[in-house]
Amino acid sequence: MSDLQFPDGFLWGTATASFQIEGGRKERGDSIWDDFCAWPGKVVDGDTGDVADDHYHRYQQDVDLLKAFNANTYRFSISWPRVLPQGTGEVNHVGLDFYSRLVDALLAAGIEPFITLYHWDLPSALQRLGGWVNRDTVYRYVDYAEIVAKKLGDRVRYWITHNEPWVAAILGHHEGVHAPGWTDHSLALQVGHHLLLSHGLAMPLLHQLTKAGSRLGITLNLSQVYAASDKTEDIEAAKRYDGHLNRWYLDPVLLGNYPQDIWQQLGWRVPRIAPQDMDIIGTPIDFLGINNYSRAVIGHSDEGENHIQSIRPKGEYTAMDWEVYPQGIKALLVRVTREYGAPDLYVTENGCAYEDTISDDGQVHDPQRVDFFRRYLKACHEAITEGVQLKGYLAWSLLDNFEWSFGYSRRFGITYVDYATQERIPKDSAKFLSEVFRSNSLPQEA
Ligand code: IFM
Repeated sequence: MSDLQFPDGFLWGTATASFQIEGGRKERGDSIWDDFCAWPGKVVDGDTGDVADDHYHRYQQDVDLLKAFNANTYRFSISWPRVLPQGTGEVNHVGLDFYSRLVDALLAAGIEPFITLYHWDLPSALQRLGGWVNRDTVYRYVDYAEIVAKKLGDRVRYWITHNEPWVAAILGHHEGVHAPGWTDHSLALQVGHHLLLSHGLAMPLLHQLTKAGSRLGITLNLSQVYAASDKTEDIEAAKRYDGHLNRWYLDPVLLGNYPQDIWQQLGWRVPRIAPQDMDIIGTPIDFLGINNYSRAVIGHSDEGENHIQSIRPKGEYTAMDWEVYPQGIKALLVRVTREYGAPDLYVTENGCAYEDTISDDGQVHDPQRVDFFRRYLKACHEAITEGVQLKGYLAWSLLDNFEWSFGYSRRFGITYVDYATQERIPKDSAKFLSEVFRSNSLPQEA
């Protein structure tokens, strides 16, 4: 069987986020995730981001890894409290220079930097003023984006305004399992609206301050939703779930409005919207980033707010208890393309956690992860064959890291990190992906 070739110019790399890998806590301001970690019982084993992978001090070693993996891009996020310890006002130039040095190191290694401006580490000082519930945070974000773009825009072409607004809004403000740990659905929806508004407001500014030919977008966490059966009530439940998880973010960004069916269902909980907000949110983007890990299977329930229940089908599951379902990423990419007018797409995250250990030979053998990547990449290739404008794929993650409320108990890296020594050991999956990245193709088993 011949190898599956990806399009010329395809971007291949890995993704990370500041709080999850950097450490260097003393060299930055506090974020809501520092506060959340200090809240007893919220993070497994009381883990914190104080040291993490110590990437702040070891970034050159990590860039060397990326180069050894033949990556031609690397997605990382900027820590807002490292740049502006109080969220606004005085800039920490040492912190900003760190990102400038990282960008230079990447470029010197032939790796295109792919920046995320916000991956959930809001400065604590802004949270004390209400955080993302307060509309003023939108304008503080735009100021912050301007500072970063002025510093790095001469060298960085790829910019993501926000990572996974659904997670920041709903897990952080409705379900209370992410920072800042609130449990109010209505406020969560207001947060979501403000995140999207800040995305739209930053777009023209980023275009103005970044190099010619720059590409700007936002990353959404999306999952293809399947009805538990062909009963009408299950199909309707799946449609509602899809509306809350996927369309509530896709429609504003790509069509400039919230989905009306979900708006009606939400009743009094809907966000307050000022005139012009939807036009701003709908400002055209150059690409949509998609983070995908699994699918959702949904049935009707007689109970609960939305009369929805998640079904756990028989199948393969990762250490996160997420189903391995490669067909889901293909269906999702095709669906977004068909329903939203074929925007350029990047898979900005895809990967899996397993219980990796160091073997007697000193290596980390992770056959399940290799199999996961092989099957998801095959599904991505099939989507391209069906006309999806997929321009790149970024594996989550370069390194094992701080997995939010799970602390360090879940390993998503293609590189194993020994947290006691900070030794990095590329796993077999890193070797597998290095060959995919080098050849721009996916080997087919005979
Ligand atoms: O670790 C996270 C990342 O920060 C955002 N997307 C999902 C990953 C795995 O849970």
